[in-house]
Amino acid sequence: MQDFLRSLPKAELHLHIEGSLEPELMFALAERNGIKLPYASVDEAKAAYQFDDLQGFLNLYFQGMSVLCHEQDFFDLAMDYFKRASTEGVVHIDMHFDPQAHIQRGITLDVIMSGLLRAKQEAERSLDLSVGMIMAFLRDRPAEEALDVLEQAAPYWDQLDAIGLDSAERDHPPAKFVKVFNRAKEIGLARVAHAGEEGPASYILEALDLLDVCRIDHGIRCLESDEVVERLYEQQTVLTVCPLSNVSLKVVDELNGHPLPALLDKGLNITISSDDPAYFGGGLLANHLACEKAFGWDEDAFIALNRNAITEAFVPKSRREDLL
Ligand code: ES4
Ligand code: ZN
Repeated sequence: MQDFLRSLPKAELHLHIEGSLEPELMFALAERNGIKLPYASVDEAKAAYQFDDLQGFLNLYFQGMSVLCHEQDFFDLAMDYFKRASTEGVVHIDMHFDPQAHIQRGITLDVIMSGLLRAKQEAERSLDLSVGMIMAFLRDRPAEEALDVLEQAAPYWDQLDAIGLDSAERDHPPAKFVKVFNRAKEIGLARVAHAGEEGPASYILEALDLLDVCRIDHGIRCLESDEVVERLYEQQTVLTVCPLSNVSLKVVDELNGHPLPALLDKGLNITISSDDPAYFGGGLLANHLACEKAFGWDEDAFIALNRNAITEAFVPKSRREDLL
């Protein structure tokens, strides 16, 4: 099964590129940029990756990305993950990135975009791995700031596939970002949002109704509302479920009790992703292997999930036909 899962062409629709920063690269970039880390060693960093909740993780996530300063750093970050993913049989990644987290530290949007877009091109050329670009906004920061970044990104609009909404969910409902998402729609960008990870099922409805998203990232708390499950079923809205992430952030107690089988039983449009692989115990292959162990899914189940993912991903049509 391990060989089958590795060789199965896989797509992930929910990956934060800053969350793919392995401690080894974090230390190398810290040294290159003269930045002091709060860890003495790679092992000490890894040992710190024990989280009580989403906020506990976000604190280390923002800390870790402080080593990213130059265009080359963003390129190295992304290529490091793309190469690893490619050896795991990943053929497409829709990549979230968090410009506000870098702009806040004095890094320009041009530095971020040039590094990431160069890595996307290189992956498409040398790894036969396609990459979708999702510019995500931090929901715990002001909506006006997000709108400003979206306008600043005008030179890059035609290279973006979508905008997203991430970071601390509780008390930051989708409604806060209506203006930003309306503007993205006007520009012609697709829209996705994290909802129903730590936040309530009602945030999923809000994201559908007010932000007109085509995809819900996580969404697992939909099971707390029959109305929300019904909506997701009727529209067949994609959910990007991240099993190892949910265990790491204690959204669920253990993988054996994860609602994935229940979500599939309801006929929902499910895909599997890794979210922040450097922090949550592995990439897309590790997430597949963990699901096989916990749920005993057979080969056909994984084939179906990845056909779904490839169908729904931000992939050019001609490539989609090749991949399916
Ligand atoms: C995230 Cl797991 C998760 N949830 C919300 N925002 C995020 N940003 C990076 N990882
Ligand atoms: Zn996420």
